[in-house]
Amino acid sequence: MSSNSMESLILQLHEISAVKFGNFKLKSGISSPVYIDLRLIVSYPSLLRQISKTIISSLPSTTKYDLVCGVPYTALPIATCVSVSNDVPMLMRRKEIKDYGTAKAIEGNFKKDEICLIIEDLVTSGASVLETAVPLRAAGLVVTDAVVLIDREQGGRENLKENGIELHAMIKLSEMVRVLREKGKLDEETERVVMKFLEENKKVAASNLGGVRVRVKGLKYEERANLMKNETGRKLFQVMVKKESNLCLAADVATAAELLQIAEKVGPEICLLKTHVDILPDFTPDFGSKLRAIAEKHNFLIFEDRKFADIGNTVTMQAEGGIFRILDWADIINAHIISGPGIVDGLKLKGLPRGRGLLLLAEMSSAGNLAKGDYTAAAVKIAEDHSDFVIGFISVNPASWPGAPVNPAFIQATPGVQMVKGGDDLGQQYNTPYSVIYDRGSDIIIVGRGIIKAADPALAAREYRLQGWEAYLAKCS
Ligand code: 5BU
Repeated sequence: MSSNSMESLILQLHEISAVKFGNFKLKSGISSPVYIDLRLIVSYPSLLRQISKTIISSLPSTTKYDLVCGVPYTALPIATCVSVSNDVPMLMRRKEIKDYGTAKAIEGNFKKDEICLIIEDLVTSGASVLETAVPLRAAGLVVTDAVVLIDREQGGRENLKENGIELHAMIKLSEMVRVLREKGKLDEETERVVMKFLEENKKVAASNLGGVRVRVKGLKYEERANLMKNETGRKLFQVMVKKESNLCLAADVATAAELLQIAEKVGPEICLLKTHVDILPDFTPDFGSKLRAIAEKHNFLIFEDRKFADIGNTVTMQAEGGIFRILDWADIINAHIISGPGIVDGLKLKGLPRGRGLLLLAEMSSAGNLAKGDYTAAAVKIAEDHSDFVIGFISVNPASWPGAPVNPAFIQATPGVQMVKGGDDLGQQYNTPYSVIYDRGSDIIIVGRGIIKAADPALAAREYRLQGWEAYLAKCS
């Protein structure tokens, strides 16, 4: 792109107030001296035409692609114009799909191994480009490049590079500031403040337009393993580090036979496999030893999501006995705290001598659930009082708990995870791996239908593992 056309675009974006300078309170609560909102460009057809033409010319001539796909929603009109004016077919990614893997995540015609160029309006951390790349890749397309109208220069390029995507920016925010200063649209003081802000926020990441979130550096899993009192909890952290995986598979399949099959297939990708043993019609007493053999082979732990809820004396019998004999084979179990701390004492009685660990349900993923506020705080208190046995929590938003971050010895595991935000028809609510680990402060993503209903569960599990791990690394850096 010539510097003249770049300058002209920058001036026009400034003219329509798509880029504003001042003091803006962003969603995260942070004050930013610059605010960008490109949703406005649909009101200026000639500008949109100009953007669509020049965005392609900012790609090196060696960049190859067969198709384009815009990141929903703001980049959709840009991608449409690029498609029409360059005669390149377009794909659309659905942002809300109810059942990832069975419903179509990608609309449009394509062949396996065709190359798809991602088009985005604004990149901060690169998270939303990744959210589009993952379903494209899962559908068999190749994604190697993304092109963006404005790069906020806050780590997106590096994050995408680590995921095999080269970012090409039509305009870098620092260039934009320089041009506007040269053209007399900014005074020297504003330029200084904005450049200082950009410098200081180089590495922060946010998935929302204009959102900037400063993070406290996260402790590494290996450091946290040393803080954990319970040996199974410690082992879980160690497995996560060894396998570079914070993925737990919710193996909610129809039969025990199927469960063992999927455990074998997905085993290499996961740190934890979660069961609901009471849904298996073909359960036999040797189920536990068979699953443990697979767990040993692929080095993952087993978590029976039994959600004990009764008084201490009853749960002791439920965990140890009955048909399922859960304590014989599950490394980790979980419990509601509705009945009070006696439930932990009860489960600990038989569980701790066998080296098992307990997760407390501090929050739930389903709409309208009652586990919040004082209830969540009570779970934290009970966990602190039993930290020899309790290894952490089932949680959804631990970063927002009062007093967060909670004692880093505890593991946070979060259900309700899919590649795209959304839900099912029965109240389940989904967040993305990145948002769960990075924004919400969790440690483990629990994924069920996102993997088991995918055309290729092992491949889907791999994508979830990579996303979860990437978000963890970003949190630590
Ligand atoms: P899904 O297919 O990814 O929606 O499966 C989620 C799994 O996590 C499923 O086994 C639930 O029983 C489990 N779950 C949950 O979804 N939400 C919660 O709050 C808790 C468990 Br606790």
